[in-house]
Amino acid sequence: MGKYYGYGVRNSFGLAVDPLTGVLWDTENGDKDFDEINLAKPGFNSGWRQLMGPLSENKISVNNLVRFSGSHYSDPVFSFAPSLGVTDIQFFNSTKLGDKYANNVFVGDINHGNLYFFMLNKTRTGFVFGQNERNLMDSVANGEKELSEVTLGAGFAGITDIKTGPDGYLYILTFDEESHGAGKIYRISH
Ligand SMILES: [Ca+2]
Ligand SMILES: [Ca+2]
Repeated sequence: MGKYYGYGVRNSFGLAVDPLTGVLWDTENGDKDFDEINLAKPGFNSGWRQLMGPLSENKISVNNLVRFSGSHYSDPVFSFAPSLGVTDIQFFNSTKLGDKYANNVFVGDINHGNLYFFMLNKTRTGFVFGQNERNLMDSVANGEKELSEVTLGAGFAGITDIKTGPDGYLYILTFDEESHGAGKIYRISH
């Protein structure tokens, strides 16, 4: 691997470091069928352009991938089907919105203008879902109904950036193509 940190990454518009583990995560835009949220450890092979989304949803085995010595393929932590243009990912590094949100994950998209929220598992390597969210336990949001279960906010023009502000609240930057690219900054408070 030498100078390469990772490869097989497609159209990534989001990078974030988990403040509790120091591990890098990314988001990736698929060509059509899947967008991804990934844990990107050193030597990460995300699998493009052999596949997007998990191996189980593609008729392909890990042996079909380009494999450099010292690399490892990992399935996405979570995928969106179909592709909807995921953008930024942010670990909300604040307790200002309550313990539920502290150090958990926000992700935005550009096509729907949705803000997604995920709670991390104890090892901070995946997401946890409730008893009434069994159709998310395959780690894929398949279609509108499952997408709505991970959607916390909607109606943004298109989210391009998410940050924890110096005041401890969540900030969202949007891009509005119909307003000639005029952006807005939103602050999410109580
Ligand atoms: Ca991938
Ligand atoms: Ca599913």
